[in-house]
Amino acid sequence: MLVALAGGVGAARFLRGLVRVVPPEDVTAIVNTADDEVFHGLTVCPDLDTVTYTLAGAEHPEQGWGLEGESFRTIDALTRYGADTWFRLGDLDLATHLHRSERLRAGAPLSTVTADIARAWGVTTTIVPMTDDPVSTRITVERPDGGLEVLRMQEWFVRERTTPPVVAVEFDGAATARPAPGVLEAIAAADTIIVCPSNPIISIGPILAVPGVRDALVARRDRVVGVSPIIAGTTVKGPADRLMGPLGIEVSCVGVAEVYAPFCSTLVIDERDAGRADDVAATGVRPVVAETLMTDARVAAALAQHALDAVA
Ligand code: FO1
Repeated sequence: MLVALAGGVGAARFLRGLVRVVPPEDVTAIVNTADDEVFHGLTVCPDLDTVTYTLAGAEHPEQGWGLEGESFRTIDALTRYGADTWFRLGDLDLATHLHRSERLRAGAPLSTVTADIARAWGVTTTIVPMTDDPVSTRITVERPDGGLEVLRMQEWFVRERTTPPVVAVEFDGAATARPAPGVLEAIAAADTIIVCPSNPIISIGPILAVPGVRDALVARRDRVVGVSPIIAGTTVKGPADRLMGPLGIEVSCVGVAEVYAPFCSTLVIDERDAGRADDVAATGVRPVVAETLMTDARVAAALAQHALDAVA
């Protein structure tokens, strides 16, 4: 059995490769929920949906999030009523949010609803939210006048396009959150635990912040392998570089290794970073060099195989 800690698009593309080299039902993906947000009264769980849609082969191919062939008539119609529509919920995607929100309102835990949604999409991989409790990323930014403001993740990421400089990141609710059913058990029982190529701060960070998860990983350190989301000092997709630098972490595979070192024995770094392998090793993490730019599912599958072999 394999466990994968997962955020959004990078993780989803990696998982699509992983389930080509191992039986999909042998994989448990533990997914970040601190990006979750309520829009128009509906609970939206971007990372859970991105992983589900991608494993179902239904994701929007260019965006990576949302559904293939999506339209936006409903969200555009909401502008008539003066609603905020900067977060673009697609017409088909809305069905997921309607269904999930109704189930949650009726008292079902997020983990149960997530499993049911995955089943409805024909996904046999186990997809588990990191917690059933509300956890929310808060990003403190500096405004041009020097004032500080606390933004929610989607406000900073989508509405403000990651422009405001970051001062601090917190995970509201994490201290009292409980791991979702099965999370700690899966980590304890896994042959291999993979930290997907996701944002170390706001995708993997919240999962680690759920009490018990980090300790469970530390106990399995020799079986934990990460994949660096940073290639040659930049992110492939997403804002990791806009977060790591201001938080005092080198924007490189070496910075990722430093963050992961307490619970991760091995890190897959990109071929373009082969020259940094000794610096990674100096953090106490064993470097393994591979092609990590997942241009298609075949490359993602080869990368997943490298990650598995690295701790075999
Ligand atoms: N990202 C955007 O850049 N703009 C959007 O309007 C947007 C809408 C959206 C709707 C549903 C969904 O599941 C994801 C969506 N995303 C959008 C992506 C989302 O912000 C990111 O995937 C994550 O939160 C970061 O992993």
